[in-house]
Amino acid sequence: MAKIEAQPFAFAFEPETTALIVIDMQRDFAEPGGFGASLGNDVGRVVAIVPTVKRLIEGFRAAGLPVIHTMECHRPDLSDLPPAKRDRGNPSIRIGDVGPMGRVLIAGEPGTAILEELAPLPGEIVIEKPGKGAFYATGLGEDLKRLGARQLVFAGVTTEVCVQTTMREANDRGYECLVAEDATESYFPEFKAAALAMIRAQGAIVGWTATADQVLEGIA
Ligand code: C5J
Repeated sequence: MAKIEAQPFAFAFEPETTALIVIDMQRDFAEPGGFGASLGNDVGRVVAIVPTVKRLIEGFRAAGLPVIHTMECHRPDLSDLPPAKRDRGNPSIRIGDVGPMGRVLIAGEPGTAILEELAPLPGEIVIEKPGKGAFYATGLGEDLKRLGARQLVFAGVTTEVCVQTTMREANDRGYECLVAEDATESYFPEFKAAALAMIRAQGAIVGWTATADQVLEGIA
């Protein structure tokens, strides 16, 4: 078994059964005028991790390991958007409304796209997910089975919402999970810190945390 130096203790993995999942690094969460900004959030926090996420993606590609991207988005007819989600909060524009980057969080719209710097390569798996967790109502479980994945490394946003939810879903499905601390971000620093602490508490109850450099050293 190979190892990544991690908290609360070293993360053991087999390179051939390890994949990177990059959660929701979309324009709508990172750019002014997008959904994240419409909720009053400082999107600069998300922009700041882009170079680190990019290094991690490039490290996995260089090691020949799978990179999977997710996008939070809905069908144009909103049939996969429950009113409970659409009506939540007090954003200046709601999911499905027309904003400066097209319809907010709708598949195929400019604002829904993954940031250009982190764009998937042809052949990489892109999961369009209507929920917070990437397993809900998607083919991710089947894709991971097909790849023979057993260990998952996570990056992306936001730490306490879609990243943590997906890690918990993965944990219940038997995957060993690690999140790269400096390749994930929240609009709220205290929520990020709390989410990372929760993940690695009680002997890695949800999973492990490590820096992107520690992950890259481990997979090199
Ligand atoms: C949110 C996400 N926070 N990707 N989405 O609505 O975490």
